[in-house]
Parts: sequence; C-alpha cells; structure tokens
Amino acid sequence: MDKLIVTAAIVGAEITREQQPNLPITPEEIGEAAYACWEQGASICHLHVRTADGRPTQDAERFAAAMAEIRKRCDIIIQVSTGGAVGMTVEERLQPIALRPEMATLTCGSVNFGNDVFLNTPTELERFARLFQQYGVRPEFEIFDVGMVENAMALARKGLVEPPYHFDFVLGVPGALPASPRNLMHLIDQLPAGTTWSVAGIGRHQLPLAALAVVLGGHVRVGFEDNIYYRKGELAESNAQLVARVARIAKELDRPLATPDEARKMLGIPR
Ligand code: KMH
Ligand code: ZN
Repeated sequence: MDKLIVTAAIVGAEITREQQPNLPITPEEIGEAAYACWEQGASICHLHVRTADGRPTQDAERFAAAMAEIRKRCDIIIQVSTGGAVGMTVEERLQPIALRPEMATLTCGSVNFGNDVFLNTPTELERFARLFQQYGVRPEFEIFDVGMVENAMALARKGLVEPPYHFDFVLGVPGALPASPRNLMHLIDQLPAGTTWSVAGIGRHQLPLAALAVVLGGHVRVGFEDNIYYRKGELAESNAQLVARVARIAKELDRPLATPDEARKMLGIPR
C-alpha cells in the first residue's frame, strides 16, 4: 500500500465563525492552521480564502497572501479550490490558477448542493482543464456524484489531463451522493488502474470514511470545510485536531503517512 496522504481542508466556503469559532479566516490564521496540520502529518492543504469579514472569495491577492503565510511556515502542498462557493462565475473561480499553485481542484460535473445547484457544464470542465495545463497546475478531480468519474475520464481521453490521475470523493453533501461504504466502493470500482483517490466524508461521515480509506489503501481528507465536530455535540478545537486523529488511526493500522515530497511523487507534482 502507498503511504497515506492526508489533506486538510481548513477553511471551505460555507462554514461561518458563528458555527465554528476557530475557523481560520485571515491569511495569518490560515498560515498557522495549515502549519499545525502539517505538524500533525497532513501533506496537502486544500485552500479556500475569505474576505476580511469572512465571506468566501476567489480573489487572487487574497490567495497569494494566504499562500505566502503557509509557505513561510512549511512545505505542505497547496491545493487551491476552483470550486469556490456556489453561485460564483467561472471567471471568479479560476482566478487563483494564475498564481501557478502546485495543485487545484476540478469539479467534474453539476450537482444539487443543499438548496442550490453547483453548476459545472461540460464546456466549463474543458475550460478548467485547459487552463490548468497552461499554468502547469495538477488537478484533483472532485467527485460529488457517480457520473462525475466518467466526466473526469472524458477529459483524460481528450488529452486535457495527464496521468497519474487523482480523485477526491466528497460524500454526504445534501443533494449529492450519500456517504456510505457501499457508495465509496462503487466509486473505487470505476477508477482505472494506477489512479489514487481520497475520501472527504461530510459531517459525521468524516471519521468512519477516513478509517475505511486507511484500510482500503486510499487517502483521506479532513477539516472544517467538511466537518466542524470532533464527536457528536462537541466542536473540534482545530483542523489539526482532526488531522491528528487520522494520523493516530493510520499509525495503529500500520499505514505510514506520506510527507509532502512523497505525496508530490505519488501525484506527479514536480518539486
Ligand atoms: N464550496 C463548494 C461549492 C472545491 O473546493 O473545489 C465547492 C467546493 C469544491 O468546495
Ligand atoms: Zn473546497
């Protein structure tokens, strides 16, 4: 089995300070939070940014400031979000790609998202993939529902994404594919050989699906973007607390953690 890549999704676009008082918002807070996750064994930071008053934004300057704060502190892989928040235009969402991050997310289709629709047309998917190629950014395919895997592979067949392919299954968003071991197994069954995958369970599904991924040879995403609780009724103290728990589980199950450089090698990211 490969070493385990833990992704820390530390900010997100939907969670507020009212819901989670320790949500990092300023570039300095984001830098500190990413560093604390790296210390606990995370090798990727999935990054959203906020305005000073906490609203989600895809502003390149805000990303640059947060990325600089992370880079000052550690060598964690910075994976910028191009999903942004529901309702943003494609132009808005693509802004951080010009910063040439090592990695960025590419959502592979449209899906209900709570009471909204997260829109990603086939033409837009190709536009995202072409821009990633132009700027040398490695994509992580974000999969919220089963049909999105085939959409990702269609991009690959068109030569718009080079192997090795990496998928992240986000399971349990209301309106999208529910989080269950059976659904995860069905998604894994769709993948071509040599593909890596991680799972991000939403809310109470984060922990059991993370444990399952450790056993199955997949990778894990945790953090406030997907889950703000440590256990039922108890808010997590920090993103790092959630990373630390996965690291302990992996240790017990004899699955060593990948360093950022080891993860770069596995994901085809040039150092
Ligand atoms: N905030 C969601 C609408 C991504 O980061 O690429 C989309 C999202 C996916 O978070
Ligand atoms: Zn995200």
